[in-house]
Amino acid sequence: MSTPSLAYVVAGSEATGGAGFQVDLKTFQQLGVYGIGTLSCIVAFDPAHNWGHRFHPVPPTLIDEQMEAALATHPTVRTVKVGMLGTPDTIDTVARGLANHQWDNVVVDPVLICKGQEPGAALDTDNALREKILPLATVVTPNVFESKTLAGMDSIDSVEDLEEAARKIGDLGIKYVLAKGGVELPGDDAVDVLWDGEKITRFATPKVGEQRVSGAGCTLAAAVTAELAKGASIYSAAKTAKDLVYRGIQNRVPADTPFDTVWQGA
Ligand code: PXL
Repeated sequence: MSTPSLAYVVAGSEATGGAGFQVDLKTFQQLGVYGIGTLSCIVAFDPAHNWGHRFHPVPPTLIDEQMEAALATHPTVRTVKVGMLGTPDTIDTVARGLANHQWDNVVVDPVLICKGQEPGAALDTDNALREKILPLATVVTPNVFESKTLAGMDSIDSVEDLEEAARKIGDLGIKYVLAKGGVELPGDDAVDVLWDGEKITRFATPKVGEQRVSGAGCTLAAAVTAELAKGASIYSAAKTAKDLVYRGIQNRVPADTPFDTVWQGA
């Protein structure tokens, strides 16, 4: 047995196991990577109110303490995934914590809004993410909605539109943009596009039904993170991640929430 590669995640807990931190650590483990983690917020869906998001940010001092513990224990970790942060304060704290460490790969899943948050708060959060977290990113993994927002486009209706968005997001100064089309764009395939500043690479798998599943985006970004931690290229990491998500959706776990959930162990 050799020592595993390390990957760190800063993300929110989603208690059902279908998204966020829980998905990130399961995905790391599945790909043979040792997971290290800091919680930025806690989301507890409300079964009595249409599974609305009850959202609780972790206080900044507690985020600081977790980051201090994690990075002092594993000073050699060079790869991090940033998931949902949730408020301008948590974003500020995480940005400062990340800036104190040396990274080779910073994968940012730009979770912009979470149902249940005030739109005003969401706009603040959106701006803080752009200003403080995106400049640290080496890879960003927006879904269609996040791509539209970050690229400042009115609509994304095709894979070509998604590619245009990826280029525009790259122009913000991010090395790699992996934009996720999912089942939302027309066509028989779920297509993700990778923009590396020079060329687009498409990653396509057949759509597995037309229903969305929970956790596909989190799993994809976490799998990219794990593969980069092992030293894979971004192209190989994106391919491995896409295949893992495809298998995980084919073998989805039924759930009483509105969406079934990805099985990372498939
Ligand atoms: O899928 C986005 C997401 C990420 N992180 C947390 C979440 C969600 C969606 O519910 O709760 C913690």
